[in-house]
Amino acid sequence: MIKFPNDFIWGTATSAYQIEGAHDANGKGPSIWDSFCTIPNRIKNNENGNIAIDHYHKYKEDVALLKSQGFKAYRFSISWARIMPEGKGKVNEEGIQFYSNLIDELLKNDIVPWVTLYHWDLPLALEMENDGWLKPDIVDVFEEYAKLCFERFGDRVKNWITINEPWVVAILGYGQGVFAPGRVSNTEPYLAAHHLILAHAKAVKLYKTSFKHQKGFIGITNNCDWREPFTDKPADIEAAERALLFFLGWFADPIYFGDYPQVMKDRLGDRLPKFTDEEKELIKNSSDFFGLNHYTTMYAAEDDHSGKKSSVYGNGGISEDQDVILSQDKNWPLTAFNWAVVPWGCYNLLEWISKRYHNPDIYITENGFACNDKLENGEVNDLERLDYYRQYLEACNKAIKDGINLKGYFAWSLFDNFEWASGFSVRFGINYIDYKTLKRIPKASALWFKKIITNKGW
Ligand code: PNW
Repeated sequence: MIKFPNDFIWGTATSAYQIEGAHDANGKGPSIWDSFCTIPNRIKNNENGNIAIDHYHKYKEDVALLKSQGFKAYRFSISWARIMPEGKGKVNEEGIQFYSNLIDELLKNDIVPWVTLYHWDLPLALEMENDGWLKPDIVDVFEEYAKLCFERFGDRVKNWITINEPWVVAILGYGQGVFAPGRVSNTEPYLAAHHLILAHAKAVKLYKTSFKHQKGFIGITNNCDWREPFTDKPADIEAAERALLFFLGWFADPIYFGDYPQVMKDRLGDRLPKFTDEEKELIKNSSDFFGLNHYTTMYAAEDDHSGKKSSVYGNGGISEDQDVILSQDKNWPLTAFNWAVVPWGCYNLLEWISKRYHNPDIYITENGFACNDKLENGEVNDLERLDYYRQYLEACNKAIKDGINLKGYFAWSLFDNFEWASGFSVRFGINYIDYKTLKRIPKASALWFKKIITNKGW
């Protein structure tokens, strides 16, 4: 029997650009994703989030669905450009009203909102005028935006996530150029990351001082795969550790210890920006919880420069900085994204985090399975996804039994949605979207969640 603690938080997650649509409605400004999607061949089938699943107009129906499926918490993000069309200065009251209504609707249905401030849709004006995350001014601009959110929503929102997956922003946005703003570089990711970390920390400081009376929690969400040593040779064991430090330690070490991992400093030299002593103090202990998005696992082996190449997507186009070769086991089942299903990797990562960062409260803020679901006789029997969730939740359950402070879990995603560069071709939802009618159809996995949330396990 698998039983979860009574106070375990069961949630599901989405993000603004992936579901809202209404891309230019009621005063919203454009974001870098609106703009990125207009560049030919950046997105599968040249799709975009202009309409997405029209959550902007269907939010009441969507909250009712959440409620009917038993979820107690819902993680969504605010579109910065919807409430501040130019990223700073002018406030768009109609945008504020939308999120205010959504929050009220959730609370009315006893669903706790978990709000992400930044899930990648930077106001385009900040990209054009300020070079996005590359210039230090963004830190104060983000603080101004965060302040507006705390002021307008903080009376009702008590769980804040500053930034979703800074690794993705830095590596996929500024390193490989596959996500907005589409830049390719081996230095810019480190610069963007530096400002992302500082922006997070400054927003937290503001919350902890000026908004203390709101009595909420605030943290950051990082993503990380597990890296399993390819062999038990010391060089491979070290390579796997190094890969984790370049992936997660890059962001979590500053937040828990005040500075980047030594191995990054040693290998990157001047390409890695430095924090001042004052900044180190600001950043250290700037997260009330450890937000983790986790999907998959890869082997890591030492790159001995004999010409071997990673057999899976690289570790960021800057893999030469790590000297790590990544691969997958041919026995691991693959999702439609070619992400391998390896539940014990989830356990190992939770254990690694727990040890390195001294047993923090951990929330898995995303975990999920991509496939090409088919609607048959009005039903979607996504048994593979259901199995993925069952196995990963089993790994989570074991972690809790072993003393790891895992406090909650959010399934990615509540709906099929705009999957970034993959457009609508890949489905992550526990609810199916018929893209012709935008009808929401619960998949077998959603019905399963309802059951296990009620029973606190299975
Ligand atoms: C996350 N990687 O993205 C995001 O937070 C979601 O918006 C997204 O829909 C979901 O995972 C599924 O992709 C990631 O390459 C994108 O390692 C890429 C990676 C990881 C997470």
